[in-house]
Amino acid sequence: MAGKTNYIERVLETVKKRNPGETEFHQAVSEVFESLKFVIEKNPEFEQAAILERIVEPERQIIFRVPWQDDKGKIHVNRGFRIQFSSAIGPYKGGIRFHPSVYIGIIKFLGFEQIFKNSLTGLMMGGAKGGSDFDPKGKSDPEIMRFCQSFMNELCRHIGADTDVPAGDIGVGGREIGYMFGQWKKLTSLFNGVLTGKGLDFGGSLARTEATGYGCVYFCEEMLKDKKESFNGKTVVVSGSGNVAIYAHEKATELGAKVVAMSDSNGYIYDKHGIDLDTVKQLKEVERKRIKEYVKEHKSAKYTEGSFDIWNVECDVALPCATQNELDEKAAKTLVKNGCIAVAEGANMPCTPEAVKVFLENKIAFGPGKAANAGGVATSGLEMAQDSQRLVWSFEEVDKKLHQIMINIYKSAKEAAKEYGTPGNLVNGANIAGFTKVARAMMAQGLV
Ligand code: NDP
Ligand code: 2IT
Repeated sequence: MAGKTNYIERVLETVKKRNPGETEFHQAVSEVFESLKFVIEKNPEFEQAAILERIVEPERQIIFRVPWQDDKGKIHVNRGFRIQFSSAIGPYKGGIRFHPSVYIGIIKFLGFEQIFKNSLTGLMMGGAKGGSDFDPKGKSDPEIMRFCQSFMNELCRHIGADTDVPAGDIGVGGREIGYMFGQWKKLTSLFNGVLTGKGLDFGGSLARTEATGYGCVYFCEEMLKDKKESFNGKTVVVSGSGNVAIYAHEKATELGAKVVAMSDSNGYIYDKHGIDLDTVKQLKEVERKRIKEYVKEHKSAKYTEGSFDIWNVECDVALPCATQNELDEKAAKTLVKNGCIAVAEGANMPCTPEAVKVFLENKIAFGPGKAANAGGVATSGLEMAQDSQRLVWSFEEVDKKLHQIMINIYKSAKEAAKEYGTPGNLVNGANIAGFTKVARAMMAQGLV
């Protein structure tokens, strides 16, 4: 046992040394490795085949210059990334993030998580992530278009419907995917499923927009069922007010819950009568304004500056749907004290490791991001299937498949946790179930 633990520690040390300063990547690797001690112990062949050393090193990392011109004619240069982490179980697949905080450590953490998340969906997708330190806030549509075109000018050399299929993430939604797809087509003459999250008129899938938020709630519903509970009558806090947050709110509300708080990076809104989703959609999806504007229209709502204080709001269920490390140990303790019974991560790695520990110790049902938010990429997989078939499935058909995938993910994580001796720990379960499939595929394909 000690020897096996040493193997994990040794590889983790190498990761830290070889990737200095990439703190989010270190955090993601150490969280996954923490769960893998159970697997390495049972499967010594993984150490012999150096599976851990291989899986932490991306197959390919592309960093490129993205020059673009603003409306006044001034030239700007941003940095673009595409990290192709693993193609063991399918073409590289994962989103693109545009946010000023983006650097290689963020893209690597996201790409690493994506390997296991995509594996959990049961579909044929490898792991990748991309992005840029470009800040879309306050930019005009033509500026966004020129940036997306410049980004694609380089990205197009590295992607393809059967090699690497990007999609959206923070700061990249339908508008950006549309501009990138247009440029892809212009450059390659190919009309195919090279990007997912496309518009419904040109190869997009119904229910992809809703998928991550809906999927997160479907996953949480399964956790609640195991506690003989449901969303009906529950008070819910959803952080963020972007794509994932909006559709998590929509599905939770449909299942009878009341969402009382939402946020953006400046602050949060609270209304004990519930947050009106139509107003949030209008503000965020159409007008691209700040969440504080909400209280102008809804006098019973209160706006508080400082987004991370949202966790002080009392709730039964918490759905962190904004960004990494947005919920820390102190926030986790507050949630527990306030009687919260379930937390499902709509965002990637929103809870710090200390916060996760608090939830697990207090027997709060906890759904880790790579399981709970896998509905987005799963539905991207369904979009790829439709594009390949040149067919369009109905909303109900896609939603039904998504729902079943989320139930399956919950079952795999739960069963793996039990099989490896940590029943009820879905963090371990998801990491183990996601990893073992990829590791087996790597073993079968030889040293490549
Ligand atoms: P959006 O850009 O649509 O929304 C992001 C939301 O999070 C906004 O409300 C934004 O506020 C807030 N936010 C972003 N960065 C920060 C920050 N540093 N501090 C505080 N708040 C912040 O992105 P998505 O909804 O698509 O993504 C949200 C999360 O879900 C991310 O972690 C993403 O990786 C994850 N995810 C997304 C999937 C998808 O299909 N889109 C799939 C699976 C996971 P503001 O507008 O002020 O920046
Ligand atoms: O983090 C994620 O899973 C996403 N941003 C979605 C990726 C995708 O390819 O749909």
